[in-house]
Amino acid sequence: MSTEVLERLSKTLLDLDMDGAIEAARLFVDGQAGAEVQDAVSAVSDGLQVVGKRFQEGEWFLAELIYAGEIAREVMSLLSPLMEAGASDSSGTVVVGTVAGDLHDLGKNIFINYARSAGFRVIDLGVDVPVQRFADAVKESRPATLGMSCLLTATSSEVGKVIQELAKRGLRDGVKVIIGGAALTEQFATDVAADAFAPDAITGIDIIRNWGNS
Ligand code: B1M
Repeated sequence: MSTEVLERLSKTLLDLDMDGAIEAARLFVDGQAGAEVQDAVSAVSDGLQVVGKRFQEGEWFLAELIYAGEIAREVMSLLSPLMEAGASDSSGTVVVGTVAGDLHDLGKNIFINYARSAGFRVIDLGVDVPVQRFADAVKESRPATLGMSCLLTATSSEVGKVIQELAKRGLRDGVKVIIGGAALTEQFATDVAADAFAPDAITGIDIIRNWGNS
């Protein structure tokens, strides 16, 4: 059953079949999928990679990109409670947002769900978050970690601006900065003096968990 359900999740996403995708996701909620929720998240992420490729190559247009995003959002909202099971408040606070000009939030939300399930208290600033809002949140909440997500090359400069603003306000030394998203790389993290780049949400959680232990 497990491989079949995972294939169904990717296929229904790529067929733009909202009802089919929701039906497949419900199997996880009902405990009938025979696969881990992490595998379901990966199946949706892999499907979205193909969506992005189709869009990039002109095979699909904005309407399809938007609808595939809506299907993924519905599926993720069904899977979220499963990722959050076991959350507690013991690991510290993480402030997270998608940078200004960028509305992509699926990857950010996956990171948040896993962070909560790992016991972190998460303050979600949402999408299109201006530099000052990030800095204000760090000042107000004094989190151990600030996370930024960025999927657009055009908005990647916002990441460095936030880090500079933290330094300007004397907040940089008190917070670790982790960044992720398709527009960013390890090298980019080094260039803007972030503490870490995470290629995926699970790696990101491992990194911030290790920071908590150091
Ligand atoms: Co857009 N989009 N999009 N899009 N979109 C991309 C990013 C793109 C690569 C598609 C393409 O052309 N191949 C391209 C960007 C090109 C570039 O800049 N290099 C693009 C474009 C161009 C655009 C628009 C400009 C299109 C237009 O209007 N002409 C527009 C921009 C709007 C805006 O933001 N201002 C746009 C709009 C949209 C939708 C709204 C329709 C929709 C988003 C829906 C939503 O998020 N609610 C959408 C989608 C769905 C995509 C693709 C297909 C999928 C993105 C996604 O959700 N992936 C995407 C193609 C791609 O990425 N290959 C694309 C799944 C998600 C789980 O992955 O977010 O990478 P990701 O997260 C991963 C890791 O990166 C990591 O963990 C996650 C998995 O474990 N991670 C973190 C992410 N953040 C992290 C933070 C961390 C740690 C890890 O710590 C804090």
